[in-house]
Amino acid sequence: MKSMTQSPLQMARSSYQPKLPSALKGNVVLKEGANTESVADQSEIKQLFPNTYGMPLITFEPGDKKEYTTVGVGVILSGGQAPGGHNVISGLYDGLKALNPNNKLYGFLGGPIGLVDHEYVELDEEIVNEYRNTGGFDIIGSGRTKLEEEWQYEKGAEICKKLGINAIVIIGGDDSNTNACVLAEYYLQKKTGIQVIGCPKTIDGDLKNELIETSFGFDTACKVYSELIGNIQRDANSAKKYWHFIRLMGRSASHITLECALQSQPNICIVSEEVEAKNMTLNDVVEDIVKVIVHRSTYGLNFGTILIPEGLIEFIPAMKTLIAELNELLAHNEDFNALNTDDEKREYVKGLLTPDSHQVYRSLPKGIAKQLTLDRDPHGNVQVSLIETEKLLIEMVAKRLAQLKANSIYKGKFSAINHFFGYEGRCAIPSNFDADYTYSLGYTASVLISEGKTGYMSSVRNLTEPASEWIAGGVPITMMMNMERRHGKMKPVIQKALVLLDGAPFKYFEKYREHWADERSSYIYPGPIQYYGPTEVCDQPTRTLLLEQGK
Ligand code: FBP
Repeated sequence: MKSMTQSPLQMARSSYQPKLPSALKGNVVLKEGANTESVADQSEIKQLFPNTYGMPLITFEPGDKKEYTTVGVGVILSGGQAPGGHNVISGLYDGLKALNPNNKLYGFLGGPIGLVDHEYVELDEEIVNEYRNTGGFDIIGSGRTKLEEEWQYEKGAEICKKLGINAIVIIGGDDSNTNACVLAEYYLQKKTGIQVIGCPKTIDGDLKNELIETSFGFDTACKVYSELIGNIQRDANSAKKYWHFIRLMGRSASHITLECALQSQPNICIVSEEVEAKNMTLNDVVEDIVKVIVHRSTYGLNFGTILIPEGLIEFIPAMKTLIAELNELLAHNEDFNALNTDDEKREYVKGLLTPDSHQVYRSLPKGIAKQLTLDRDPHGNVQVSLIETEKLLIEMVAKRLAQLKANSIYKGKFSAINHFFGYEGRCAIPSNFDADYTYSLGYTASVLISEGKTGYMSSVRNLTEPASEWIAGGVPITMMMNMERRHGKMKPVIQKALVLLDGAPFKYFEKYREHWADERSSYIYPGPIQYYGPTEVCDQPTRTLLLEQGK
C-alpha cells in the first residue's frame, strides 16, 4: 500500500476558495477618510514620524478598471505562529497577480532576519498552492528579530534594490507592526522608494482597535483550546476526581482565556485585567479559587476546571513592580549574565531589589523566581509562556486547603492536574473565519501596495457579517501608537489592547460566572472546528467579536 502524504482533510482544504469582501472581487477604487491622530502622546509620535503621521483612513470600494505598474514585493512572517499566515501570503500573491501578472513576490526567510541577512525565496504558483489554507508559518519560517537599527534598514534596502522590491509586507503582532511603522518612516525619509505595509497577526488577540477588529489566528487558536477544555470538562464530569488548572497562552492580555471561558463555561476563570483593577494579591486569587473548591466539595463535587491567563503574574501589583525592577536590572546586564549558577543569580538579584520587591522575590518558590529572571524576548518582554503559574497556584491552593482541613472547614479531597495550552493551537488548520479573513488581509495589502501606500496596516472589518459585506482598506499604523518604557527607555509602540472590564465580553462573563462556579456547573463541550457543513456551525466568529459588536 502507498503511504499517505496528506490527510483527506488536508487535501480537501487545499482546494478551499476563501471568501473575499465584495469590494475586492472586481476593480477597486480607494476612498480616503479623515486625517488621523495617534491614540496618545500625539506630539511625541508626530515628531518621531513626521512623514507618516496623520495619514487618512482608507477604504476600498468597487471602481473602474485601472492599469497598475509592475511591483516587486517582499513578505516577512514575524513572531509567534498564528493560524492563517499562509493565507495572508496566498491572498497577497493572488492579489498581486490579479492587479498585474508581472508582479513578483519574494518571501524573506526565518522572520525579519531574512531581510537583513538577504535570505529569501521567490514565491511562485507551485509553492503558494502547496500552502493554501494550511496552518503554520513554515512556507518561509518566522522569527523574533527586532528591526531597530539603521544598519538593518540599510541592509534591507540593499536587497530590495537588488531584487527590484518596492514594498515589504510585515505580518506580525504589535511589536512587529511597530517595527513596520519605524521602517516605513525611515524608507520615506531616505527616499528609498520602498513601501511598508503591516498585517495584524497574533493568537493573543491584543492587536485590535475600532478599525482592526481582531488579529488573525485568535479565532482558530481559541476554538482549538476550547475544544480541549470541553473534552477535559467532560472527563472531569465523568471521573469526578480532579481539579484541572489550565493555563492559556496570550501574553499580558487575557483575551484567549476569556474567549475560551465564553465558549466552554468553566467553573473558574481568572482575568488578569480584573486582578489588577481590584489590586488583588496572589493570596486573594488563591482565596477566590479555594472558596469555589470548598463550596463544590460540600455537594460532593471534588472536581472542576480553572482557566488561568499566562500573563497573570504580571498583573498582580506587587509582582508587576518586581518584574519592572527585574526588567531594568537585567537589561544588558553583563555581570548577571556572567554568573553561572541559579543560586548566584538569585543572590545577585536580591541584593539589588527594593525592600518590598526583595520580600516578594524571596517568598516565591525557587522555580518561579528563576523563571522570572530568564532572558527577555528581543522586544524586552518577560517570556510569560515559561512561567508555570498553574503549578504555583496548585501549590498555594493545596496548602490553603490543608489548613482549612485541619480546622475541619474543608472536608473534600483535592487532586489537581496542570495543563498549559499554547503551542497546540498556534498552527492548527485555520478555521473558515481565519482562512477567509487572512486571505482578505493579504489581498488588501496587494491593493495598498499597488496604490503606492506606505505606513498602513491592512484592515478588514465588519467581521460579524458575511464575508461579502466585510469592509477592506488601510489604517495608518501611527494611529495606534503611544510612548511606553521598553528596555529602560521611552519608545513609540503600538498600544496593546487588554481586556476591557466594561466591555461586553467581560460583562457577559461577570454576569454568569457565579452560576458556572457553583454545584450546577454549566459546562459547554464545543467540539472540534468544523470546516464543512452549516454556516452556523462552520463560519461563526469568536464570542468576543460577536459580543463586542452587540450580537
Ligand atoms: P506573538 O505575540 O508574536 O503573536 O506570539 C504569541 C505567543 O504565542 C504568546 O501567546 C506567547 O507568550 C509567545 O508567543 C510564546 O513565544 P515563543 O513562540 O517564542 O515560545
